[in-house]
Amino acid sequence: MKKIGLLLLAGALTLGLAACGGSDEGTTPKQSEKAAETTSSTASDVQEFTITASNWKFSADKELVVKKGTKVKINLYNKEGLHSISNDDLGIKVSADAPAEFTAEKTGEFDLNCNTVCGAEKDHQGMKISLKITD
Ligand SMILES: [Cu+2]
Repeated sequence: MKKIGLLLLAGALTLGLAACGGSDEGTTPKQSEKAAETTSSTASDVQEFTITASNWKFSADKELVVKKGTKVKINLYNKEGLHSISNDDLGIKVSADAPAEFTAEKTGEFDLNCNTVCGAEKDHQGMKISLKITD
């Protein structure tokens, strides 16, 4: 009796696997949406933010939300300690004497992390502030 149950189970599993194997398409979403050529933004479109760093957190002078296609400038002010900012997805680095200017081309929420080892690992790695780029 038990054996028959197992056989049935095995059969069901095999069918299940076969069914899964058949539908292979669409499982790899392509990120090939090429950033539509940055066309018509003028200097006045630049949105500027200043992020203030202290031990051990960042705060911004206003909500870090921009629309895709916007030119963004990020300044950093080290109020306490020595910190910098980076995000690899956006390809930006900001330090106190070198603001970052870039065009927001990807949408999503991006963590701007501290890029200067500024204390104990947990403090340093906990330093982040989120930049949101909307469609
Ligand atoms: Cu830091």
